[in-house]
Amino acid sequence: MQATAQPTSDAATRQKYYDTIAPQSLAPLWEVLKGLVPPEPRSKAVPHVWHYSKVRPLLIEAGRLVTAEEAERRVLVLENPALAGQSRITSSMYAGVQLVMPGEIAPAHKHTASALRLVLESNGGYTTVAGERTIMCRGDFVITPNGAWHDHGQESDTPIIWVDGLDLHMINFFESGFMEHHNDKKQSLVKNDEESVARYGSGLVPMTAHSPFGMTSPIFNYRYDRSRAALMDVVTNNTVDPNLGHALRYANPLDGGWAMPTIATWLTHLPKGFETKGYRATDGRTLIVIEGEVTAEIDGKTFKMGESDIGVWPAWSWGSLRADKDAIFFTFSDRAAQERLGIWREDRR
Ligand code: 1HN
Repeated sequence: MQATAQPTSDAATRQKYYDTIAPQSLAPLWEVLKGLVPPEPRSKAVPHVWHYSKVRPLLIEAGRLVTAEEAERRVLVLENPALAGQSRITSSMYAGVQLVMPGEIAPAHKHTASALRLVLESNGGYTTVAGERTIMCRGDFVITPNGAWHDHGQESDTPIIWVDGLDLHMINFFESGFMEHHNDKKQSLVKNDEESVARYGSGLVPMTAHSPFGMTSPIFNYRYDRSRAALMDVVTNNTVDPNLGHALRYANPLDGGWAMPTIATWLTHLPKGFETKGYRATDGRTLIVIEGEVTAEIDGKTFKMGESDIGVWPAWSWGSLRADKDAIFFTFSDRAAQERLGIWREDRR
């Protein structure tokens, strides 16, 4: 009796067979199976930090090269160094840094991709989403739900700068994306400014509430002053998660889930000297430091991050974070989409 099956053909015979089936649009799974189904996640992205002190002057220079209107969106894309030319900060997420100069309008359009903004600099800049305008302030987390008209502008005399995060690679993967330009540069206002916060932002919702934005939160500006106050209360009154620090996630008030259907967002405080225990998860993360200083150790590499610096922590890479000063940072990732698919996992040391 034979202990093991013997190969039935040599390499040349197999190649001849592959050449025969290729014109029929057929291919042998056994040649590619290991790459298709890796034993554990192997991110193509690498960890990286963009220092705001380097990015800001280059963005301001772009402000002299091209108008917001001509560019449609004047953005420097944050490209993962291992994914150059692909407009990806991780394999699934797009991120960029956007500038609107005084008097400019980034014209109204809508698309299937959902967007978030984390505001770095603004003195009176606004975004209008589905007919409602909100003034953007530093640290605010602003959502553009999928399919909602949106335009941005600045009527006072300083530039506005924010980080954009979009799920557009997920949309393009499904080949399900649409995009449309508005007839007017600025959509007309059909609601009072900040109306959605008044209606949905106090722990009370209408008896028959449906989000005007489907699976996206009806609140589209989670103001930093309120988020920060909530976080600081947690810091005072709760035990800290050794792997995550003090963290609060942004929630949809209608169902308690993530604020966006595809993108998870949360806010973390690490007290000075606190070092998180080793952590990895299947979502690649983008971190934006709002206050303080953080040293990140990811995949054995060390990155120092100060205010407004942006870092990327790839999926399933071990990492830990240490606060060199009391720190608050914002994080976004594709965790919301992964949880909806039932595939998200984490691992703690
Ligand atoms: C977009 O609509 C914005 O509305 C920013 O500010 C960045 C990147 C790709 C596609 C659409 C915006 C974008 C974008």
